[in-house]
Amino acid sequence: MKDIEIPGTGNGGLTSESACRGRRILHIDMDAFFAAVEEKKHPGLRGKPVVIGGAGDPSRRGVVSTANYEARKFGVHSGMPLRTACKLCPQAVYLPVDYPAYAAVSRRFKNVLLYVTSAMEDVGIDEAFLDITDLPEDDQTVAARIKKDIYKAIGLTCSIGIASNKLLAKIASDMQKPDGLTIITERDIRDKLWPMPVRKLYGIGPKTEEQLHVLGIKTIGELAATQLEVLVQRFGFSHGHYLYDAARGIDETPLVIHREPKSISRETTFQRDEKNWQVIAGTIARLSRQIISDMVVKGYTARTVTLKIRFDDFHTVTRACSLEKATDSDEIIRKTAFSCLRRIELKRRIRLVGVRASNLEHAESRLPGEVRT
Ligand code: TTP
Ligand code: MG
Repeated sequence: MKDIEIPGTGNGGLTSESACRGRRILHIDMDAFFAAVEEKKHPGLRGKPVVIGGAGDPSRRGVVSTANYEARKFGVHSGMPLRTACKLCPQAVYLPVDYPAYAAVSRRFKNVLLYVTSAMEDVGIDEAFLDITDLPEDDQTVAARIKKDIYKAIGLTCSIGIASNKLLAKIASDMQKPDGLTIITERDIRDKLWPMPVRKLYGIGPKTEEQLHVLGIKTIGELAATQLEVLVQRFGFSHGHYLYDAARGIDETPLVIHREPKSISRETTFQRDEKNWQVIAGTIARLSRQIISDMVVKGYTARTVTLKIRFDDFHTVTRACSLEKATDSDEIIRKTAFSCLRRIELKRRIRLVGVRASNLEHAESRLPGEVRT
């Protein structure tokens, strides 16, 4: 491999600003996810080759969504026609895709991650990035804790990659599957990243791969040895620069973090200050319904309901009531809001009412078939 000097480093290693800033990005990807969930549902499948896809009937059209590691030994992989899979591995158990079951398990696993840090980017049904820069523990400890907690919560294994950016962390998580942990440091760029085929880099699909092959570039190291001008000329300014940086393990993309809402609320100001109890009660019922509809769409249940009343002199009072169990029942939320209303002395006209649902929990974090209590 040619020696490549990366500007500003003099050592041929990774020294982008992102690396120097020392972010710690963790990528996690569940192992043979759909198949693993099925094995959990049907323990009799353990040890057998399992293929998930379409309607689960290999004599009909459809593609493989995933195969467990036993089936992969026969050459079965995602995206392959089911019929081909059946020729390669006729003895496998073929199952239909049960997306709601996988989504429910996915939510549970994401909840475990959110306990570790709220700095999570949710990138797919079985993967996520976490920014663990500010956690006190070292990389191994964080990874071991996550693996243990996930196994405890859903009984499944995952693979984890840790590096200074998303690009490298994702490559790392794929390097030792299943149940792997791979940490890529700056020093590993040369030894671990560069020997890999270019296709391993995020953003290099079959077309780019083919064009790179035409240029005689097969490995990431060979890409890193290619001049920027050549890449820009061939792939355009933006993609050319991307390839140039990516081959050096440089990636400054921030995590796109979804912040969990702390509460869901609605309020309304009356056209004219109101004292009619029935109008007020009707408004509270309407606001409760709107909140429920928001909660259901976003997949939450709530444990606490708060009622806010602002009087015509702008004096504002709130009353909260917590339930024993989180709910998304219209009736329970409405009744709870009314019980809050009964604790407020309505001695003046009312200017505004508001209802808030808080202490939110994920509605679908239950497994299918699990009873909601
Ligand atoms: P992957 O993480 O790519 O695959 P995997 O979890 O089955 O196996 P591993 O990570 O151990 O290599 O995808 C996650 C799930 O997404 C997978 O279980 C099924 C689904 N999927 C498809 O439906 N079609 C596809 O082409 C791919 C790649 C995945
Ligand atoms: Mg996976």
